[in-house]
Amino acid sequence: MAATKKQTKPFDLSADNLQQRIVHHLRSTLGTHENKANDKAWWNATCSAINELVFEKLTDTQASHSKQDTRAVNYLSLEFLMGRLLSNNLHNLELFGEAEQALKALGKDIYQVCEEEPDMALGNGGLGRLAACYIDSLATLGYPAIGYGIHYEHGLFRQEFKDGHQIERPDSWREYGNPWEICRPESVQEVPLYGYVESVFEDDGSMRKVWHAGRKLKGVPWDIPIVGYGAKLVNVLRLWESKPGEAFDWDVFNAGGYVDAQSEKAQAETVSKVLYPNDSTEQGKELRLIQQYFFCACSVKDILRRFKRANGNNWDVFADKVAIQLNDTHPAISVPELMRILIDEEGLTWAKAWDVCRHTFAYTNHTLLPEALENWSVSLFERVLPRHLEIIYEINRRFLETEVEAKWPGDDEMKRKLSIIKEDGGRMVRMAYLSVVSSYKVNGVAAIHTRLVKKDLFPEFNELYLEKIVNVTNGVTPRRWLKAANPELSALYDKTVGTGWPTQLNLLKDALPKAKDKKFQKEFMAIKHDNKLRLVKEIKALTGVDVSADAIFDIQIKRLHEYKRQQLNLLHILTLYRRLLANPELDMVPRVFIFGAKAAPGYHMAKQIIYAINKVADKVNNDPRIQDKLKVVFMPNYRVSLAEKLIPAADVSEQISTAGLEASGTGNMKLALNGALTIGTLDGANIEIAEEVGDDNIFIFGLNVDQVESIKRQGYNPYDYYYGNAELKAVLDWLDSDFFTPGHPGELSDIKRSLLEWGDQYLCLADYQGYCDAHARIDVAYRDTAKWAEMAIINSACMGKFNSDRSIQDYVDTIWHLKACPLG
Ligand code: GP0
Repeated sequence: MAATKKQTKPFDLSADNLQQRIVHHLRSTLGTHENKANDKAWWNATCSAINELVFEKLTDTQASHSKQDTRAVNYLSLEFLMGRLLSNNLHNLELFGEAEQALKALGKDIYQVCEEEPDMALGNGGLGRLAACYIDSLATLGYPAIGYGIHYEHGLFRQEFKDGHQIERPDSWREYGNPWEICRPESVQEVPLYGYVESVFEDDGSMRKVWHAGRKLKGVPWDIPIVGYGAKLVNVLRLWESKPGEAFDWDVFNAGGYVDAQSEKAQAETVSKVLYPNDSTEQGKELRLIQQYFFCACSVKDILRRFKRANGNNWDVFADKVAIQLNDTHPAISVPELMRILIDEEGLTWAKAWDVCRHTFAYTNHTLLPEALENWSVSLFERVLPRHLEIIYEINRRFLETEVEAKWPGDDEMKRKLSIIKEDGGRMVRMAYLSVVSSYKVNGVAAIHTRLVKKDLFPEFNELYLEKIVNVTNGVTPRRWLKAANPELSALYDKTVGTGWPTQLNLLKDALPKAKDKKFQKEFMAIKHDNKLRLVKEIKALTGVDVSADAIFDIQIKRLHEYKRQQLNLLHILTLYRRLLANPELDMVPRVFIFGAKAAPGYHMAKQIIYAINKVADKVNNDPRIQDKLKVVFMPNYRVSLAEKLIPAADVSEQISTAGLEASGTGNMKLALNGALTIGTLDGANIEIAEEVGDDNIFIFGLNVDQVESIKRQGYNPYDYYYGNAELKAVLDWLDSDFFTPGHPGELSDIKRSLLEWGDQYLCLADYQGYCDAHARIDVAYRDTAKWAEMAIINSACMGKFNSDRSIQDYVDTIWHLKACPLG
């Protein structure tokens, strides 16, 4: 048995061999010694040791791809929320056990060594983490793919709490270098900006456009290897760093203008300096537009360079070789950029260039929230990207005069409505319309979301372009979110359903017959309990709060946003607290409410909600009257590596967005996969989760999409609920007192105001009672330990659909049409 397993290993690497390599790197790469190395050095040495294998596979993959030259997908995303890579890469190389043993022989605990790695937090939330799961799945399935993004010097801010308030600190993930990345100076790109467009008339009477840039940036690529599970191949994530275009300006320097030379450099480097921390809201800033263009220009040129190397100027086959996926509209400027290069530099006709684009680009929409839809002011565009604006005008003109005119002849109102340029209230470029018009496929990220994209967001486009809008339900990689994050549960599944589940997640269903089996239930829940015990320690270390692993761990982890309704969770906590104060003997299963969330630094209400939860937590956690029946903890600095500790320990998963507003959710999938039961609305992928696990194994509450629509149409009045529900009124009024902020009444009043005076845009009050009732059902259900275990097992075992490998295969089948090219 051992012998056959060895043969299937991607690398014949024993623990002994690995141990020697680690020591070798410790000494000759890091210049230290076993006797004095700290954990950081051990981490570095371990990374270097496995990189010997990873980089070799990377080179092999690139050679094999340029030889086979089949279509590849270029996944363009302003965000890749990678988290840590060591443990993941070890698992994907199937070397985790060997590394554990090797480090153990050297006196080191692998989990502690892995803790040394800073998270690569080059993303905000779901959208960025989805991109990370997708490139893992692309590599695992052996598809030719490259991820393109920005090499931010600072990723998402580090969050601290001071007196309960969120403080943002810079994140310097690569201050002392990063063992995973390789700089590729041979593939540097130049990026023009500003300036003007000249019309040059040729002798034959034709006209050519020349863009004279006012400034040039340099894009330096850094490659991160992406190891597929089973190491069938290693793809790359290519991240662009901005540098000043011309070499350091010695003339200015020598003339005494040292500061000028420096400021030119600083300005250029600003472009890739920070990730914009806004999530689901658009930030119309010049720097953001330049970031987007910078990374699109570099990526498009890189794509063209590779295409020309293999195919010369055979543009007829371009779309057969290249697919470009736009992760939201953030990379949409790559459309006019490709048009510009094809027309102005390669001399293609408009018709030919447009045909190429229309077979190359596809666009994923991630939200219906109006504030998240990108619109750039025409005047800004004109100043920064004058030639691109001309091209967008021409795309728009042809679109309106041919396509719209043919479908709705003479209908000027329709032309106004569908124009890529919004004319009223300040002229704007609508990036979503540009993306829809230019792409050959557009997709939503969950069934209901796609339905609403068709019905509410792009109804006319859906009529105009039949079959263009399709659904691809999101997924998550089971390698990181089960195998690496929950080793005990993984071992139980290995034993129960065999070891094929990390790629064939549907195999977990084979555990379903054991859902009622007492012994299996005990094992499953003992693992949950172990994970909770580990989290108890983490909570103590990070917040100082003592919690018991016997309580229900009720977890809401996601970005802080009013539509995600952390404030509704808070209203329920206050309700329980009030009941307990009125009756300390109240019979309830002890509950620990755990939050993890960052608020965009400029989002006032989101920060107020964090503050309120922290203040309520202080009070509740230190109130001896309630006998530890209720605890509230807000874990600081929520990020991928913290999610990996929280998710395996969750009993209850909070997915409580206003119906119609959470495009999909992906945390919901990870939590259920690890045996948490969902309390949720009929929104996003919750609906599909309910279909998989069955209505009896999920706690659904609240208004559905149709009800939300009709209540809004009738004119929603939150005061009806306020005056109609004594308990709700009491908890809202509580927020006006100084009970939670002694000596400072009114500090939490904005929450109440937003839910009453300001209209309760997200219908918290309408869903309040249903939410409380669903929680009461959870309290009852948890007491029946066998039944709860059965439900938890069913949830976990039924998550096969939400493997990101399935999502990627859907993209391949309906959008990308790739051929797998695994290594030998
Ligand atoms: C959507 F528009 N999402 C946006 C955005 O700016 N940032 C972001 O993370 C999320 C959605 O909110 C989501 O529902 C979805 O699952 C995810 O994109 C991936 O499609 C939350 O997880």
